[in-house]
Amino acid sequence: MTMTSACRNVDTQPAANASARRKWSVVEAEALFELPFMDLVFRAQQLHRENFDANAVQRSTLLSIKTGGCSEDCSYCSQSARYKTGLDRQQLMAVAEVVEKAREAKAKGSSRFCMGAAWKGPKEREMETVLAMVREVKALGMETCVTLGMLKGDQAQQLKEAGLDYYNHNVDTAPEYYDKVITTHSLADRLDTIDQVRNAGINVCSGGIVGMGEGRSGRASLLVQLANMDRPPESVPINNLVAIPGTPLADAEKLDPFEFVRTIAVARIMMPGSFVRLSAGREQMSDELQALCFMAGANSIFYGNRLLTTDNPEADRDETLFARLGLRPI
Ligand code: SAM
Ligand code: DTB
Ligand code: SF4
Repeated sequence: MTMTSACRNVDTQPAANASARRKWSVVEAEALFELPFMDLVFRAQQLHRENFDANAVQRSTLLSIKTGGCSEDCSYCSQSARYKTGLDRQQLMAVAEVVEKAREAKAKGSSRFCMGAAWKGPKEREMETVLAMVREVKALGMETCVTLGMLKGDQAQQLKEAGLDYYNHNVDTAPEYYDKVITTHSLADRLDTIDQVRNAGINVCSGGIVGMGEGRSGRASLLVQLANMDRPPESVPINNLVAIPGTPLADAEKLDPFEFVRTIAVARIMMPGSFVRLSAGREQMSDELQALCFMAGANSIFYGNRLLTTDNPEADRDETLFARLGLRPI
């Protein structure tokens, strides 16, 4: 097999174990982004096949268990109390209602149930309710995931003991771009929670959003930040910004779809052993674009017609797409 010199010049080989794993520089990540599209997707697909079944895609269902009214100012978010997004606020759901939704998700073929709350972080009383949700969803035989904002004290340990499999906490964007997007908490705060989750023995789900005006070097830097963690996250959601009217990013320029595919491919190359999740923004993507993302190494999606506050493809559309592509759920 022959490769172009551009392709050969970029070292994409994963090291055998985490401690010996190579660290990436932003320049190296940018060089991957700059490869000819076909070379980049080929390298990503090759590493994907070395590490995963390329025809299998994991599916998680999301549920917003507490919606809107959030104290934080994340510029992309429909749920910040600071922006007039017209969102109906909802207080923390009852445990039984959440478990019913999880049961429905399992019946539709979802393997993981992810519960999201619009909090800076959970208070003690709220934690009790969330812990009960985790216990009961786990008892259905599903994997559990929550995203509750920043954790403190022994909250991560409590979640572990309740049976939590994954905690989603995104670094969201490049370190250099962070305070252009969020000012009410810092990236250091986020990293601290990720450390707590890791130390409690919970799988880390952490990724970010692209299409916020960060530029290619911002996207490269976001991925470097994730790939260079002591242990890269087990699950890496790559969200394409869903522009929400009323937020500061309502009119952000849309990312070239091929640049989105490139981001997936670079994530796959830099984190060959992680699940790369094709996350927010799928509703706005054609089936063909999604297929390119799977080809570039995405192997996980959110499944079910709703993300947190915005639409996601109907399960039927995904079933049809999986059948057309010969993809199997994990
Ligand atoms: N409040 C918690 C937090 O911020 O970690 C959990 C919920 S928050 C909505 C979860 C993630 O959703 C964010 O970190 C962000 O990456 C993603 N997200 C939120 N709004 C989005 C949007 N409009 N488009 C794309 N991704 C978005
Ligand atoms: C993640 O990275 N993406 C999901 C999940 N983690 C919680 C959330 C996407 C939210 C998209 C906008 C919305 O529906 O409000
Ligand atoms: Fe709140 Fe999370 Fe939205 Fe930020 S992303 S405003 S912390 S719900």
